[in-house]
Amino acid sequence: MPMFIETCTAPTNIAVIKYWGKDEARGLNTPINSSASVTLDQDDLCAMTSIAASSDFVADRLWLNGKEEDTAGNGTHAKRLRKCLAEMRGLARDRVDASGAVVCTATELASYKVHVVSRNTFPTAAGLASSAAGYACLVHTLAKLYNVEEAYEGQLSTIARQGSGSACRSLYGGFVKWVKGRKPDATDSMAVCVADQAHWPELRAVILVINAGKKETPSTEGMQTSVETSPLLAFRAESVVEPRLAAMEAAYRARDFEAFGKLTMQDSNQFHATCLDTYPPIFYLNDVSRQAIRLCHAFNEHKGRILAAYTFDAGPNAVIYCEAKDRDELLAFMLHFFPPPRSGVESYTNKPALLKA
Ligand code: 2P0
Repeated sequence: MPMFIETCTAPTNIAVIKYWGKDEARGLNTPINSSASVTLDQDDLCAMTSIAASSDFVADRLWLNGKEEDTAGNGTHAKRLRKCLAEMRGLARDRVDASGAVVCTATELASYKVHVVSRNTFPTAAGLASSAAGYACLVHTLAKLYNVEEAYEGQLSTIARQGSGSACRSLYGGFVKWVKGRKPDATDSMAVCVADQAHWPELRAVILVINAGKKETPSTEGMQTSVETSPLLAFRAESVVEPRLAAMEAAYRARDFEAFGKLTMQDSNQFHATCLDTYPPIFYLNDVSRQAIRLCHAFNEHKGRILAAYTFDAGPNAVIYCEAKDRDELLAFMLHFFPPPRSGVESYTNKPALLKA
């Protein structure tokens, strides 16, 4: 019986204006505020997914980093996977060969069960946006498998969003905004590419892997508690994010690193302040993370201007943005204080290892 297989990769993205909190009233995994990120387009910071569809398969199955995951139960990721699959099957079109002849009809294709094999090239669930790359890759690969064409720009990102919010931003390169949208059906809560990666090719990200382990509080659960308990988060969503996003977009367009860097650090700090303001509080940063923050400020003070900008997601690992011209000096500075491990990252849990620059 016929089998169709597609394999794709998708990059991770690191937010510079953070998403934290869902708008439960609208549902469909929409956020309480818009956000923006930079896509880290590197082979060793991505998800790679192969999907096979066959009439011989009896169930949809998923293997994540070599381990089979539940797809049928009521777990968050099982439900999200089914949601993305259902949406993509709904958009399936006939598969055609090079001459345009139909090799499998859309109806047949959509009726086949799939086997999904996905792998991340970086620590999973350690606050390095692994679910972002994973769901973006799932949707992108399904789009190939089902020969999907977007009915409107950004449509696929609205499906990736339902897998994981931040995943919608990984479907584009460069500087990407996730517009929270207003429509009740959430079809406008999508990613928009503000400037592609060719716009600022000198931008670099240095990553300090401080702890490659799984985080204590998963993002979905953490942000729910924050929405319920943090007045600071409500204030941030209502009054801080929109003007900050506009300033960030302008800084990125102008390739103004000082403005971009300052806003990036301020937004990371405010996000972690909302975690502390959550009750009971959520601690994603640890002492080593805070040391990295101090070092980054010390580096900038020493240089007399902002040349390095840290940001932390829902985990202790630092992503430090800089420009290519400053990378070696920044790396030398960081390596002086955080010497790299001789082998492996895991053995240096809680001591940073430079994963990628
Ligand atoms: C972000 N984070 O904007 C923020 C900053 C973490 C801190 O998006 O529940 O995995 O799957 O929509 O996207 C992490 O949350 O959450 C996240 P779900 P997601 O990148």
